[in-house]
Amino acid sequence: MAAAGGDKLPVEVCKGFSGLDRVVLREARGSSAEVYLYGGHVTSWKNDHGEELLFVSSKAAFKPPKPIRGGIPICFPQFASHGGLESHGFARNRVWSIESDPPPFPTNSASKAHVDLILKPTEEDLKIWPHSFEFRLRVALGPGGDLLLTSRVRNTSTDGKPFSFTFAYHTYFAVSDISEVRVEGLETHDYLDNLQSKERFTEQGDAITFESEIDKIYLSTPTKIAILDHEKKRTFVVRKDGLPDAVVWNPWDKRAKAIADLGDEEYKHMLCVEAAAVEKPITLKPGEEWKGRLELSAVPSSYCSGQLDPQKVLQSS
Ligand code: TA6
Repeated sequence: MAAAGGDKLPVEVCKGFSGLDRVVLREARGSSAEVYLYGGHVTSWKNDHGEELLFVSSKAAFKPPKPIRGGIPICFPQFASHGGLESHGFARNRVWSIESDPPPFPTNSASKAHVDLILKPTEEDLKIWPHSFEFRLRVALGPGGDLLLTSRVRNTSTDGKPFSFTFAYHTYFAVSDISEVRVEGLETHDYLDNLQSKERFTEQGDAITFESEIDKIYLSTPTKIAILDHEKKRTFVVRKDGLPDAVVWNPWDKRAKAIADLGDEEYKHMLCVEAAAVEKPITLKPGEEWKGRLELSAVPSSYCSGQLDPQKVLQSS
């Protein structure tokens, strides 16, 4: 509920599309974010000018069991598809709960604009992935409008057995025109090319630019990646922790046409750069917890290309 006098609360729970529960986060300077309990899915992140920074398809269904096309789908307990589990796992099409009193975070954010979500497996989930877990997700807006996602997965099994999983924050960034975008920070790194039977290659020395379909898993990447949007004069800075890999995906024209919940031309205005743990699955023994953190900032492109120093980036913003 909104506060009396028109003041907006930092955290508001309301209904979104298809009557699904949605949490709106607002930071004092005007930035905002929206999270659907369906999927624990961030569907909006706006800067303090009200500009949308994430891409969500105009054809996104917002109808369970289909995952939402765009925003930040959570891929868990697997990235892509292996074995019997559905592609990108089931976390993105389960209804998460709000947790009012989660176990303390070692590095707690002071922001009031945050929400804590939790996902636990149902009896049905345990039939397809027989492991007890608690997945806690905190979504927070930093004072400068940064979007912070912290995932904590705990093995709560009592059978003494470890489990392994892969993971991705499948982030869809909104870009003005994909042909005008470059990604810095992944050059010279090895990648598995999904378009070439996952063969391993090494990226050349130049920043990545886009002129056709791309679906690559960059391995053991740096913790900072920059996405420069020349037309918008905006740079996204991705900082990640506990997530060694980075997936870069754009379906381009032909594949976009084959994706029912993506407009034919919408590929031009999206780019997925996904902080991930794919190559080496994470294994947790009973009682163990894993943490994976994503921090997104959007800064004016006075950002100095080629210098992935977040302090400089922030100072110049
Ligand atoms: O992250 C890249 C990817 O795994 C691609 O291979 C592509 O299929 C994409 O994700 C979208 O997957 P989805 O299941 O959401 O249609």
